[in-house]
Amino acid sequence: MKTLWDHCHAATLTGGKYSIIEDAAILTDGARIEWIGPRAAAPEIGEGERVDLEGAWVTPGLIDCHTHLVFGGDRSGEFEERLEGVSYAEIAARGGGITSTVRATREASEDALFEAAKRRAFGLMREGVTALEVKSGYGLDLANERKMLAVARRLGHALPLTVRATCLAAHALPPEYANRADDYIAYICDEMLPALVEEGLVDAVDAFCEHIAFSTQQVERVFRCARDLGVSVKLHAEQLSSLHGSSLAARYQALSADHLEFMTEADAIAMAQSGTVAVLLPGAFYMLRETQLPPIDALRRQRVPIALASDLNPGTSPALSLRMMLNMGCTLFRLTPEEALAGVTIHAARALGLKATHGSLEAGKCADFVAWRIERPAELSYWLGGALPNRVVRGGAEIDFERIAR
Ligand code: DI6
Ligand code: FE
Repeated sequence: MKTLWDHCHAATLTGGKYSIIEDAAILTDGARIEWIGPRAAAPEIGEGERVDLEGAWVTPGLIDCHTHLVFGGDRSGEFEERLEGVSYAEIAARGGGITSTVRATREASEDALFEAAKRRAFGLMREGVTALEVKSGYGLDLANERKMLAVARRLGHALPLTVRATCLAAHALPPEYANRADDYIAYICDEMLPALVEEGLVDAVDAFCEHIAFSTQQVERVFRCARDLGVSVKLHAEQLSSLHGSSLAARYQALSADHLEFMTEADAIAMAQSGTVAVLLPGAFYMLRETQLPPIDALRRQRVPIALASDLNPGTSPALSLRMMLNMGCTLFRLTPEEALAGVTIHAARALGLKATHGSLEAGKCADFVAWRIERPAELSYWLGGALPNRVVRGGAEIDFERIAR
């Protein structure tokens, strides 16, 4: 069935950058975009439907390419303690931090995790997110990593939302492997990843490369295993120190390297050569009150595609809004609103291995887009949170949020 989404302006993001068509129309055929261009040149639709978008600005559906959306419990108590001066390290040393979320996630049933994750996903969707990534990494054993990834798959089936599932078993050392990090890495490579990939639960493999997590040697073992299994990799790198994980990621043609506050120009050159996306996470930067900015100028100079994401997680980025990240990417990292928009559309699609089908408005791609009642696209980065009036179209059909909330 054909639909002409008429009377709009379009920020298309074609060619990997911000570009616009004023007085535009979009023709969809089922779940695909068949044509987009100036209204005056719109094709005849015959029996098809015409929808008047009343001068709205249309962007591609937003893509949150780095989330830890599935988890048990929350850490608001730790947040209060940190505000009173207790350090993250002290909290971690007495079994708080990531370990407390691991405990809560292991205790939670799959259904309970699903319901909580669905509420968070729904909030993101309302503000225009049509695709997102979900990482595991709070299970840290085969049964519980499987449970998390199964929840990610269920979200994709239950909601009008594209979900990519990333196995982050190498996130932290589970308590039962204390002081045996190499043994845990062997368990990931010999047992967990082969089983989870075989079960079809893994779209990509991620790890946390940091002195408080895993070394570059340990990460490389995980990457080699992923390569042998035919799965793409990505990496949490250079968040707190410079280990050159991003260069390692580039050597393995990673889809993305994420955080990157401490990356160097040499890392940026390596990422540019491999086409690895730099995913910036202003929510974690803000929550941890970091002061070291990611090297935006080096990324621009080397033409590394820059994505922005929520890093939604209970510890370092309890960010329930991707649009808020647009503002924070601009105010904290000095991105332009145009770069920020590219960061949650075309570059985010690439960071998830979806660039052939998602992230821009062009013929042949999925008909996932948002019609915003705004005067200028920069408003998406300008307004600090809040619900901007919009209509969200996924797979060529407008989402009825009242109905799916029931
Ligand atoms: N980096 C982060 O910011 C989160 N994970 C990671 O590898 C933190 C996750 C948490 O504190 O629960
Ligand atoms: Fe993260």
